[in-house]
Amino acid sequence: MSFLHLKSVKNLQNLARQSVDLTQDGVFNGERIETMRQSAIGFDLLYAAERVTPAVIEALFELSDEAMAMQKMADMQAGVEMNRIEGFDSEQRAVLHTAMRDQFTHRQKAKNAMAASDMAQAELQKLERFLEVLDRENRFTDLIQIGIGGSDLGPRALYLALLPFARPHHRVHFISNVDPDDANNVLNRVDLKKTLVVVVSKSGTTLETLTNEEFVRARLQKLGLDPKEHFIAVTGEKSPMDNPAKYKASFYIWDFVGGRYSSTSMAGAVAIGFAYGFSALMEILRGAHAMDAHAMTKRNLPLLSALLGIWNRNFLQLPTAAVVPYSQALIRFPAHLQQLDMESNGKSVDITGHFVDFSTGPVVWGEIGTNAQHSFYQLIHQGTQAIPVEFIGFRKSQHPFDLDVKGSSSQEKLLANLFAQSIALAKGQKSANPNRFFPGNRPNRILLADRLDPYTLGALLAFYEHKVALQGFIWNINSFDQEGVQLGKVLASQILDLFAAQRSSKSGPSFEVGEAYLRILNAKK
Ligand code: G6Q
Repeated sequence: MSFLHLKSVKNLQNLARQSVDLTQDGVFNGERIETMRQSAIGFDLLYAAERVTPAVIEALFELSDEAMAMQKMADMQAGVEMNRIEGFDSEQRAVLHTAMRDQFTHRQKAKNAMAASDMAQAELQKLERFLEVLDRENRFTDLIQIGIGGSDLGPRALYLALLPFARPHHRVHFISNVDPDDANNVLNRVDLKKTLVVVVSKSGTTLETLTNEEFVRARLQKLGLDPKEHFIAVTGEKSPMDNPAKYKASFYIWDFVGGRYSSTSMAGAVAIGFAYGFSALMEILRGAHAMDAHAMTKRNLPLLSALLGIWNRNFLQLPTAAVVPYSQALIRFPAHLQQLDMESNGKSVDITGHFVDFSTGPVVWGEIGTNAQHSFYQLIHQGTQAIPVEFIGFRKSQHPFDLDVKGSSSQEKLLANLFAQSIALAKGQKSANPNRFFPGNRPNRILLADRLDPYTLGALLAFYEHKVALQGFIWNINSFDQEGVQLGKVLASQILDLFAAQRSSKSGPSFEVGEAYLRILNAKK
C-alpha cells in the first residue's frame, strides 16, 4: 500500500498540525531530556530537541509496524531479494552486507545468508594470511586504494576515523577522481618501491578506476618496478578485473553487497587490515554485527532515527537534513552518509514501479563540528527554513592526551559546543533587536557514544546503513539500486568515443551536443 494511504500517516498528519513548540516556557525541560532518550550497545540517542511528543513517537512506531519495516529488515538480513522493482527489469538481488560480519553469531541463518557468510569468511581468512605474509616480508610502508563511489567513500571515512590506532609505517592513500591531479598528488608523496596498490571495483568496469589503475601502473613501469609485485585486486567474480595473473593477490566482493554498503566487505577490509591490523578490522566487524543484531530488535535505535527523519521530512516538510559529527576523526563521514542516504533513498518510484506522490530521501549534507559552527551555522540558526540536524559526539577523545586551558580541556570545549548548539537550535532567543532574534524550534538530535574505537566505528557505520534501509522500507522504495547514475555515465562514454574518433581522423563524425566542446578542445591544442 502507498505510504500516504497508511492509517498512521493520517494520524501523523493530524499530529503535525499541532506539533510541539520547543521555545515555549518550560517545554524543553529536564524531564523531557531524561525521557526522550534511548540507549543500546554503547549509544545514546537523545531526541528531546526534536519536535515530537510521546504521541508522535507512538504514531511513528505504528507507522513502522504498518509498513512492516521490521519484517523487511529481517527479510533483508535473511537474504530475501530486496533489491528489485516488481514487474520491471531491475537488479533482482539479495542485499546481504550484514553477512560480511555475521561470523560472530551462532543464530540460525537462512540458506542465502549462510552461503554469503561462508563466502565472506573465506575472503577474510585469505586476507588474514595475506597480511601475515606482508608483515613477514616487511617491504611495504604505504598502500594506495584506487576506487570511487562506494569503493572509496566508506573505506576512506573508516580509514580516516582511526588514525590514532595506526600501526607504525602503515599509511593509506586514496585515489578516486579521474582528474589526473588526484593521482599525481598521491604518487608524488609515496615511495612506490614500498607501496602496495589495491584497485577496488566491484564491476571491474568503472572508467575512473580503470584509468587510474593504468596511470599508476605506468608510473611503476617507468621506475622499472613490476606492477604484479605491487597490485592487489578487489572485484566481483568474473568481472573484467577478475584476472589473478595480473595481481599479487585478488579478493572478491559479490553482487549482494551494494557499493555504498560495502565498507565491511573486502572493499574496505584490505586497506583497513593493512593500516590497523587484522584484529582491529575484526573489531569493526564485531561492532557492525552488534548493530545488525540490534536492528532486528523492537524499537531499535536505527529505527527511531529513521522515524524521526521521516517525521521531519514527510510531516514537518523539511527538505534537507544536516549531519554534524563533533569529532575530527569523522571528517569524511558526512561524505559517506551523503552517498549512503541520497543514492539509496533519492528515488521517485516505489518497489512496484509506481511513481510516488510523497517526499522520499532528503538532501543530506554536513561537516564536522566545531568547524561547521564557523561556516554554515548562521543559516541553520537564522535562515528562513529549519534544517534538522543530527549531531554525533563522543564523551572521550581518541588520543589520551588533552590539556586544560582556562579551566576546561579541549574535549570538554568540544562537547560543550555540541550541547550548546542543540539547546540554541531548540530554544532560540527572544530579542527586541530583530537581527539578534533566534526563532528556535529547530529540530535536532544527538547520537552519543563513549569513545570512537574500531568497535564503536563499526556499530556507527551499521547504524546509518540500517537507518537508511528502514526509511526505504517504510517508503516502500528500493534503497539498493542506483539507476539515476547510469544516464550520465553512458553519455560520457559516448562523448569519449567521439573524442577518440575526432583524434584519429580530422573528419570524425559530427555530433550536435559535443561539437562546441570539441572545437574548444581542438583550438587549444
Ligand atoms: C554505490 C554505487 C557506486 C559504486 C561506484 C564504483 O552503491 O554503486 O557508488 O560503488 O560506481 O563502482 P565499482 O566498485 O563497480 O567500480
